[in-house]
Amino acid sequence: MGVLNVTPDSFSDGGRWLDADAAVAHGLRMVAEGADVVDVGGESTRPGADPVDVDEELRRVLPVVDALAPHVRVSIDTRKAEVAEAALEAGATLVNDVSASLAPVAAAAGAGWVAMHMQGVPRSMQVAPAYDDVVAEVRAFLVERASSAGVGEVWIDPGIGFGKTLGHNLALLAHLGELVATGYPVLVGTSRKAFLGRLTGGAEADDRLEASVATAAWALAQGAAMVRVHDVAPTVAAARLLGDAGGAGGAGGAGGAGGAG
Ligand code: HH2
Repeated sequence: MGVLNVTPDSFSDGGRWLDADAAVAHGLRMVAEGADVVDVGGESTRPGADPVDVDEELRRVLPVVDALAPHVRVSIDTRKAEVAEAALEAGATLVNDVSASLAPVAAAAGAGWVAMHMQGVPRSMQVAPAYDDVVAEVRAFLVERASSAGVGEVWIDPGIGFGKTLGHNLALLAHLGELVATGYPVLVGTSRKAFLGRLTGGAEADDRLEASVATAAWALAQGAAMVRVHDVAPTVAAARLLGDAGGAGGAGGAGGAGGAG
């Protein structure tokens, strides 16, 4: 899944694809590089981000969804029912839902749905994340949402960096197999995230490529069915290498929509 943020303020690619033509060209480039899905978002959910109003979010995403949908599976990354509905009408077929609350919208449209775990809201989620047992709590939350969704195609995502410390993120990655064991296809997004900067001595977002590819490969090897990434070409190369080596348990697996090749 290639990331396409049509925003001025996303943490790593903010402002680069605000112009619809530039966004569409970048989406098509990711398809040429091997992305199976392009994830279009019009509101940053980075820690501390300000919310965007519906009209502005629609203005950003709809032309891009419309132009890409004939070429690739498009997911809409939003927390708003109105935006998800309009994007599905414009050709998106997957709702990437960091709020894990839009199952009814996906169900009504016969679309797929990604339920992601987040503790709190983006504005304040990194202030003091706390869990007794992060893996068990995230797993229980996702299974409860997924099993009550009434949607045919449900993905679960631990929400790396969403109300989680470095230790929480690493525990979730180390125990990804427990999410895979639920039987729901697992999506994982580590790409360029802040915890990778901390693990690599303070690397800025643009300098987190190796860490992003390594953690994506790790997730696939643990059985994740899809990874959400900014750098599609090197991630596809790593996923193919794993597949050839027989190590990517989930790549090309459950859900029918995912698989990194
Ligand atoms: N991470 C981000 C946004 N959407 N969706 C899913 N399912 N999983 C994720 O881990 C995830 C997500 C945050 O990354 P990004 O889109 O690069 O930044 P921003 O929120 O600043 O636009």
